[in-house]
Amino acid sequence: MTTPASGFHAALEDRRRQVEAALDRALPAEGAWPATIHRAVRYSLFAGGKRIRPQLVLAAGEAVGGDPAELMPLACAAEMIHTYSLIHDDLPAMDDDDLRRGKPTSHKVFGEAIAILAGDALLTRAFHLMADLDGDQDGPRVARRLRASAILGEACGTSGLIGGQVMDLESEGKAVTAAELERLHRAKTGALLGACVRGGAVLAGADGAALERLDRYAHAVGLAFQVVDDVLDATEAAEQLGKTAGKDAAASKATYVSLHGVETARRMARELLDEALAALVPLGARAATLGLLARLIVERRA
Ligand code: GRG
Repeated sequence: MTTPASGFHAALEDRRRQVEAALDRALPAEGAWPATIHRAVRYSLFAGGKRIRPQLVLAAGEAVGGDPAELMPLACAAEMIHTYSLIHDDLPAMDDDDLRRGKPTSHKVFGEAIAILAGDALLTRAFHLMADLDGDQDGPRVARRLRASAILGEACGTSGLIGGQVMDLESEGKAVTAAELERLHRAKTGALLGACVRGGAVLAGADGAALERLDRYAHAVGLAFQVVDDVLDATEAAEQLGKTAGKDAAASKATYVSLHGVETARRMARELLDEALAALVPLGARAATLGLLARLIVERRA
């Protein structure tokens, strides 16, 4: 029997497949010159990520009546940027990890130099894709793509992803307050998730009031994502996570679990979920997929 919830999940699975196909089209073929870099890029990009960021782009656009085809470049660009950040984060100079998405990390398979270049290639390709408008040189479509590119660029720059990573590196071995931890994660994790939601809405032509609701949603979901990640790192095994488990405690890292305990961290995630869902109410039924994604982010086990 098909329940409304299972119908929703089928729709997400359908979108996931569309994203996989669009990512495949957006990259040079595996054998294209120079083959090593394309093998490395594809190895990490198609290693089985959950595709949460593309789903957020597509669902945010849907919440304001956007055309899915217009949203796909940003959906792919966000996943490419996310994958680049994972490859670089796993390098010996950063987190020095051997396992990602259930497979040996890029530098373990291809060596450090190619892993660095694979991350660089993904970041570059993401903005190439955003700027590629098939000859369309003017009009509102170009303006929206430019705005979404700026949102994405800001999120992966020094006030977002990079800034959060620097703060993370500099926090190692130091006592971190709850406010500092929140700042770190809003930059390292929340900024890109927020750019997916805001960028998707901008590509769909959202107005100020809808953007304000969606920013509130993204603010709550961005933090919830990291709180849940900390809980999973402390409570799940590596086979379940597809990456090394218990790393935070082993590195004496400040996390929501080390600062507040597992139960309080779980409660915080549920409260953030309620905040995210409340922000969507004025957007009505079109925001249902965003609501489902918030639930899946908070209730996930990997
Ligand atoms: C630019 C080097 C560099 C780093 C930026 C994002 C980041 C900082 C590092 C990545 C590692 C990390 C622990 C990030 C926190 C966000 C997070 C929990 C990522 C995992 O995202 P999922 O669960 O992964 O969406 P999948 O594999 O499903 O895509």
